[in-house]
Amino acid sequence: MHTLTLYQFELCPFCHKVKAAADIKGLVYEKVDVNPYTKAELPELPEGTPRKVPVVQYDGHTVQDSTAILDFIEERFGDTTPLLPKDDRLRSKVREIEAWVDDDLAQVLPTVIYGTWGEAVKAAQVTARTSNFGPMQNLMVRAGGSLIMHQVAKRIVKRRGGGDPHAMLAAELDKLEAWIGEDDFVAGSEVSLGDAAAHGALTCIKDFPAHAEAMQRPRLAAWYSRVQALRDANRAN
Ligand SMILES: N[C@@H](CCC(=O)N[C@@H](CS)C(=O)NCC(=O)O)C(=O)O
Repeated sequence: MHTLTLYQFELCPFCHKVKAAADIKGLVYEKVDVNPYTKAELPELPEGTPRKVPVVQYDGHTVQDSTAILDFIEERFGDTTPLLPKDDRLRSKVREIEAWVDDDLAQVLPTVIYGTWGEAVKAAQVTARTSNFGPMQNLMVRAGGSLIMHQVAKRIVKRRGGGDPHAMLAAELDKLEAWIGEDDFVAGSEVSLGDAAAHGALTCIKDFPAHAEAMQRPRLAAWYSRVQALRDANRAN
């Protein structure tokens, strides 16, 4: 089997979606950390398309956007732990959950990892540690990164109508818990794209207090451990 190449930022929830799906399906992937300022490591992308991560290269194909990447992976490796349910109702539920991860969960997460100064400084340290920076840029990210990230978080909070970021996250997690219900996974007894997307996005904040807060919810914590166990068992990397 060929190796997928994943161009990523370590604190990007969309990149974590891809890693979760690849782990569950047992795919080998190689990470390339992209410098968020220059993005110099990105491969050539079609004119006019956003220079954003994640980008995946596989077997001569370059795919952008986490949702398109998960679909590409599913098309190529549909047989190994299929992630799209055959049942129409479940399939649309899974699609709805993936869209919620992109449009809501992944939008709220930066507000809890950069929302306070302490959080923003920590996030800047993680970015500096995991990005392809030279010594000078590394220093700049540590110093200036917190400021920028904090501003980004404030803008998202404003755009979403204001309020406490942790309360915003709690409201989103209520939705996820309702989707899980009494089941093992979001679409019942089988793991799906919805689990990969939501688990991946939450893994992005695993080193931050908001993750521990989320894990105070017994049903959510049990689901998270279940998906984590599957990732650990199937992971090829
Ligand atoms: N819809 C895209 C969103 C990707 C995205 O927003 N990536 C962010 C990092 S989390 C990015 O690359 N931002 C860089 C930029 O906007 O310049 C996906 O699902 O992949």
